[in-house]
Amino acid sequence: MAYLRQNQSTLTAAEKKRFVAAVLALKRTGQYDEFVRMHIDFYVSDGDGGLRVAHMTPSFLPWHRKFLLEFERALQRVDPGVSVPYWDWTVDRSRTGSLWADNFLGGNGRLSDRQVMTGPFAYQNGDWTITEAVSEAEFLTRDFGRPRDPLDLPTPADLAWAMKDPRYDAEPWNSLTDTGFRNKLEGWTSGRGNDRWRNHNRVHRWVGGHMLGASSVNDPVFWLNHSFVDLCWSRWRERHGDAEPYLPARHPPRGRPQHGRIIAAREPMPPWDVRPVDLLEHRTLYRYA
Ligand code: CU1
Ligand code: CU1
Repeated sequence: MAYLRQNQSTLTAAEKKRFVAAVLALKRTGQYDEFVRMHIDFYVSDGDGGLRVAHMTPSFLPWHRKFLLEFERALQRVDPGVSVPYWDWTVDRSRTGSLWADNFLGGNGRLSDRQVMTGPFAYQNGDWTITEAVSEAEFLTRDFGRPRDPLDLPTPADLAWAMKDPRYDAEPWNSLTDTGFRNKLEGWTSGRGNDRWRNHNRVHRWVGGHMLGASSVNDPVFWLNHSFVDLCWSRWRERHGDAEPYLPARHPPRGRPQHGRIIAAREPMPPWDVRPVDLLEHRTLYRYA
């Protein structure tokens, strides 16, 4: 039977406790940091050479779907009743909402060094030391809304703009792609200032601190953001049932700039060797409540 992924705002105190306990258990055994490391290792951008499988690329959505499933399986080996909740950031926009309470993800970073001081993932509470990162801080950092250069969470209109695009993705299949659902949801734009980041990317920017870079998995809110991104992909498919569910269908030919750099629908994605087409149907595994 398929299990449910729930809206984080509807979780009971007991459900939050079980989710947090399972996350902390994976941290203790080192498995959590293996997920952080994998995400860092797959952080390849347009400007780098080689295959881009996780970001700035058509397989952004299936790669993160599989990444979440692997994490969820690890959680469920600790506690079979746990799944990854989602954060609908078009609705739950408060900096002091229940998402950031002491019994769930903890709050914002403090002013001096952005260090998270409350909740289960605060360094000072002893269970959450950062080991896999691109900076040296051992403590988790956040900087809600980037006060020095303020930006807001994505709005319902921002998300609607992505959801209404009937095409999955388009040339040049990277962060410069300005049509297609994938990049409108992933959120790279050529805009300036506050317009530069949309949807998924904007959420990473808004939380700030560790969420900004390759080691964003260090902040457990990473999973709740990506659970919602995955929900949006699922709803997009329901809404555009006649559209090609994944593009490109075929690999760009030799000589084209994206040859060897992206994943076509029936090509295996490292590190799991699963194909995007194999990840389109999730409802036998999990559903969204
Ligand atoms: Cu990612
Ligand atoms: Cu992300």
